Amino acid sequence: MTRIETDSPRGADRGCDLLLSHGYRVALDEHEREIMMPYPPLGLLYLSSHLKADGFSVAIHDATFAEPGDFVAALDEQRPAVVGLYATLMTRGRVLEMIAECRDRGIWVVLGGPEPAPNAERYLSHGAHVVVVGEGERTTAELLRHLPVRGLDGLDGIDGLRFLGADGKIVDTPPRAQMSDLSAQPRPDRDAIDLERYLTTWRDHHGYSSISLVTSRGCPFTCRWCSHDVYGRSHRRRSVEDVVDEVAWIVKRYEPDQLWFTDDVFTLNRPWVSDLAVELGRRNLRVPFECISRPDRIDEAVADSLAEMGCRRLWIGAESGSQRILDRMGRRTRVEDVRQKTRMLQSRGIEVGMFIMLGYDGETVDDLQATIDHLKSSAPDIFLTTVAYPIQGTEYARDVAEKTVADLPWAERTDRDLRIAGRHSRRWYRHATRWMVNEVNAHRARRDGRMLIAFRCYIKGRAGRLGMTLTDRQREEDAVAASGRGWGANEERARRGAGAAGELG
Ligand code: B12
Ligand code: SF4
Repeated sequence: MTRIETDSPRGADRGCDLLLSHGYRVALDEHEREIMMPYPPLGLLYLSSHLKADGFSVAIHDATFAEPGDFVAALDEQRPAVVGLYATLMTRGRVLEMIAECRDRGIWVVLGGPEPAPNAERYLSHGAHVVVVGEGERTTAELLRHLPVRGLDGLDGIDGLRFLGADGKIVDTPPRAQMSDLSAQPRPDRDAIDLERYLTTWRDHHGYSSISLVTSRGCPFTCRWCSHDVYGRSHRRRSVEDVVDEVAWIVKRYEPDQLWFTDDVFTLNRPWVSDLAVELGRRNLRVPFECISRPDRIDEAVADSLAEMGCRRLWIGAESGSQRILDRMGRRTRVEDVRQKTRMLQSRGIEVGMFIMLGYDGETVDDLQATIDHLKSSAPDIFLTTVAYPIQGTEYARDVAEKTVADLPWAERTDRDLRIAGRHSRRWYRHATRWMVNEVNAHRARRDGRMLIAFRCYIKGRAGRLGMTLTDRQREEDAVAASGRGWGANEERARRGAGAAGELG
């Protein structure tokens, strides 16, 4: 393995070329601790294997199950020339602390993932040296050759970066061309982390284990609230053979009870899905799995292939039962199509999970009622609710920018803490969620002849509806002083827990 011999901020004391880490810690968040469905950060694992194949010495500090102090210990043990941190909107606070811990030790700090690019100026002014925009493998390789030798000088010659120029103004270099052949990439470096810990956590909490893998990069669709900062609207897919090889390797190495394909839209390419089913069948691989897709990318043939491959549950971003709201979201799906495809999948023994979003711009109580009706008639096996929040860099964030209120400094909040002036209060949405979940569960229990449960859900649903009436005049921006931080862990737990099929909200 070649090592880059240069003057780093640490000079001769330097250990590895790169230490990769992230700010996510499962034990930090009460809700996460309760649902305990951890998956490792695949992006970092891809970076690690690519860079190792390129000759760099790379270590990963996987923060998921670690204590915050463990990162500093890893820095002192590994003595990296460069630290690369993956950040999402939820990990901002922790990543800022990690940046400071690196800077204290004179280490170069590079950021990547969906959150840093649209917030680059702020991360850079909080101490990060460089933000990588988009796909990270090749850009990071160039940075590892450059930073320890030339520092910030001449960074404008590297594509796919945002950094602060000598005048303190942000510099954007040209976009990095995406890798054309994803199948040529080495598999994610799962051996660099303690993957067994993920599996045992799954088994302890759910009685089965699950491993994630990804077969494509990017989504060409146009949902206005969805972050496209990493892959834009492109879409590239690995070859069927490459994916099946990885499935076979995972099964042999880890023996998981199920897989999770983390693709944005797993069935985007219908012939590919059919080929995948054939190849998995030919190699006698039938592992239960979950994935996400859209109704317009499912037809009879796709549903047959999914069933043949062992799909246990398919998640659909149903979002709303109001066509008007779906259109405002730029979803490009039809309410009726969601219903039809749900039946199509369920008739083949595949469970359907739905993501529902409340509180999108312009939504009324009639739209919420339409969503309740939609959930009753579609009858998904499970649905999860969330209240819309403006992820920075998205069209939705731009749409509501003038109404967006931040009551905490940037470094102390996440995008989920932002408030939309004029929208109903958070308390109102808690009542609305309670109404929705219990109306649907009452309907389901009546249908199944569980009349006592139906009655209890009915009462809770009416209580939620009454709560909406009583808090109707409250607006989101009014409650700032009263409630402090935004959507806290407890609120999220209540919504998610209540959303599960058969549970009572
Ligand atoms: C799987 C997934 C999850 C999983 C597991 C997360 C995990 N540990 O992997 C679960 C279900 C837990 C999850 C939860 C959430 N998620 Co999520 N998730 C995803 C999803 C669908 C796939 C991630 C993935 O595996 N990508 C494949 C890899 C290969 O791509 P990548 O991670 O982007 O990595 C590349 C680059 O980013 C870059 N890179 C990555 N790291 C680094 C580091 C350095 C130093 C550099 C230079 C480059 C670099 O190079 C990599 C390879 O090219 C993404 C969407 C997506 N397409 O990425 C959303 C996504 C990351 N999630 C998102 C959100 C909003 C959430 C939630 C907040 C949702 C919610 N309401 O609860 C929670 C937050 C959880 C938390 N507490 O942090 C947003 C984040 C938006 C943002 N700006 O931060 C995304 C982008 C979805 C979207 N399009 O809006 N999520
Ligand atoms: S929500 Fe799903 S379908 Fe819509 S743009 Fe995002 S990844 Fe694509």
